Amino acid sequence: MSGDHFLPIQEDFSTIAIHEAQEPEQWSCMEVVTPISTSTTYKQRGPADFKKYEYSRSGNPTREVLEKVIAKLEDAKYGYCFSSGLGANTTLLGLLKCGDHILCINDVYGGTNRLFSKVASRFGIETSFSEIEAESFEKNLRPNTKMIWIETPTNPTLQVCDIAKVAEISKKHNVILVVDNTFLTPYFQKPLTLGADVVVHSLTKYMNGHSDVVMGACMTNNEALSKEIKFLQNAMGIVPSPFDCSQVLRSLKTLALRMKQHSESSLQIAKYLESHPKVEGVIHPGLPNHPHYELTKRQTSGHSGIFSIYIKGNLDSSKKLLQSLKKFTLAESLGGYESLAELPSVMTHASVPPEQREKLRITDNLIRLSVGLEDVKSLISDLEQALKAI
Ligand code: P1T
Repeated sequence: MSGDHFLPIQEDFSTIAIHEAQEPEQWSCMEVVTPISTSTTYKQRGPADFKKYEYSRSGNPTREVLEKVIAKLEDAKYGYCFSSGLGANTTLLGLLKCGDHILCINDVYGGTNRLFSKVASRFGIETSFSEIEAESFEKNLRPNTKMIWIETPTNPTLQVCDIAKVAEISKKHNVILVVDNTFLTPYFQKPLTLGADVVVHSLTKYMNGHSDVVMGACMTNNEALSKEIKFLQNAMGIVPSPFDCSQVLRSLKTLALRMKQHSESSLQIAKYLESHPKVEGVIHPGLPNHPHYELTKRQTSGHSGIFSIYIKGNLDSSKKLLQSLKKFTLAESLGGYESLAELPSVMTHASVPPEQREKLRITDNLIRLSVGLEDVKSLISDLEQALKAI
């Protein structure tokens, strides 16, 4: 055991989120808040002779500020935004070609699984799935593997993958390692510092945190990859609107405060549920009984507001519980200020083939909670009354 210490929280995280690339002097009216630049096109002095921007898909001042901030928060040199998390994933598929193979962690967001298995496959890009242990990645590499894709903690069973170990393997075999950092954000985890080549995010979740923007991003320190991603961002065109970029820029300013509260509240609620007679098990990486607790402490600064529970019961019990909740809203998504609850087997992970779901224990009594920023006591009473109802 390595004691009860997680990695330290970055001291200047909020200062970066609030000030990075946001000097008022860069704007004509010295705006303190980054202006929303809505123009889709920019006047040229002569043909192909333009100041900085040419067309808003290729570059936009509001988006560029956001890209600089998210890059800096991930300790990356380069950052790019897309119109959704899956849009970021789709763009990264553009790094591959027909005949290439992706080795993906087996417990991955259902939409990512569907994108790889049902869409990339149409273009001749194969995907196979690996167990969470680093050794399993090495064992399952193929001669044509070009990308390893992991999510950690995983969605929805909250398993934790050893990023540094997988990075060692990916480097040895010259394979691009992509880590989806949506669940923790750079406030709690920095995959690039652990050896990942690219980090992807659904900014829709904690990074925006107000459930009013769908957006994605990827960040890297690799110059060659960065050039390719920038090219693909423009060539594939999956870009966000300047208005949405402004919303996310605003939200990032409170990311640290929000993550701290999500973390404290989720741990408190997880501890309460652990001893509830109607709960069979709680999967929360911040609890000492989590199978990857030691690894969690080694590679993160804490855990966010998302965790899952197995209730004692079946599909009907899960439905009853979810329909009885009053403060937790029954809805997909996570990471917002409001608490959400969902049933992955029929909602977020319904597109995962049933045999794969069974193997991963994404069963009808597995409920995923996203603990928001409401008062913890009211959330606990809500769970208490809903559990009574089953
Ligand atoms: O929804 P979108 O912004 O396209 O992001 C996709 C995505 C990518 N990665 C992870 C880890 C995710 O959880 C998601 C989206 N997830 C949900 C909508 C959900 O409820 O799990």
